[in-house]
Amino acid sequence: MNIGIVCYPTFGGSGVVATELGKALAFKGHQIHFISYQQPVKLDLYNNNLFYHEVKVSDYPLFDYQPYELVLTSKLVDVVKFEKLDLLHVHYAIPHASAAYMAQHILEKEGIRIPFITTLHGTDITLVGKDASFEPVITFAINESNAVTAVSESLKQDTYQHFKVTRDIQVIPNFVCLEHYQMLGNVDDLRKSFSPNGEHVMVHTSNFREVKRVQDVIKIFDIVRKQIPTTLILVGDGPERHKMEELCRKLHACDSIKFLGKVRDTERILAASDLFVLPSESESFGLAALEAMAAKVPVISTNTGGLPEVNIHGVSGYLSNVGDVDDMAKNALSILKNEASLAKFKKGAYQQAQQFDIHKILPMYEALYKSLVK
Ligand code: GMT
Repeated sequence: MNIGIVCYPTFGGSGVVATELGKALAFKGHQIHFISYQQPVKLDLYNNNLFYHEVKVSDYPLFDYQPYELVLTSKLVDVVKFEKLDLLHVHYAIPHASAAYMAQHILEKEGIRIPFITTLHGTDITLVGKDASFEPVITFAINESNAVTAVSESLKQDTYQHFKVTRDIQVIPNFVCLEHYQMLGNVDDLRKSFSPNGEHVMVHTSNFREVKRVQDVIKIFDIVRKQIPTTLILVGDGPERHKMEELCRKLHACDSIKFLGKVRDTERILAASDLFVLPSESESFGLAALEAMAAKVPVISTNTGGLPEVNIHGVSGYLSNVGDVDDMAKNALSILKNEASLAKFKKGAYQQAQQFDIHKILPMYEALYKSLVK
């Protein structure tokens, strides 16, 4: 099949899922055309079935706000026609779903049929999308998509709750490629650099936005390190970073905390760690938690949104109420308290990650594509 994938190119989970999906489909022989305003961070074009089409954003001085949705629409029309695409798959509803709808109708006038699938990822529904400034357009574009998927049951229910959506939404969960994690090789040197004196290694990766409650990561760590020698590795960057740095200083914890900044391949860092912490306010799925579990790292997380579908309480880690740092620290300590407990949770985390292996999830997308392409 000849498939166009529209996504954000940045480090966010939706862009990563879209990119990994496209790469896996290309490996299976489909021709995959990525359409975005920048080459997605995880996209390399070594496979001959992978293509990238850049949306050129106008810099005409009249516009205080550049009309990205319009240039994206024009690019979709162009790529569908020139590359003879069979299908568009847009990740993150805003503004990709309405751009795809418009492109579909422009092409219809020229006698070209192009179905489109919208995959809902999270904040497009739970934070940004339900805002009154977006809601009617998002409702319309979801209802008019030829198929809609959500990355968790929780996100599907949130969509029905916040939007006047009447159509079916299929849950296709996010995935990881476990083979990739099995091929990471030895991470002893990295582990040694994180933990020169044999400390436990706690890790968090995110875009450091408010919704991630990153200061709770540091608060949890501060309780844990007072009982068990531990270091904290923080991967990512974002608007909350300054507040995090301030908190590290206030708690006199800077010597035990390392900020690594944005990292393209987090797998080796995860594999060199003992415990992943995700205290988010809201999380439609929690891809970062699944990636940790794929690297055999148990997860301490909140019980919000889709997290209970990913992290199983008492098996792959523990769930707590949002903001309950004492409970999350207590759970962290109970996992780290001895080798046997850590080993049990590592095993549980990996077994749970197997439910989301790409080989189980990819066929769901392929079946959906086939049902739409006549
Ligand atoms: O978590 C983010 O801030 C990024 C965001 C995105 O859309 O790129 O992530 C959302 O999509 C991910 C992939 O489907 C999910 O794993 C995340 O849970 C979801 N984030 C939120 O719901 C806050």
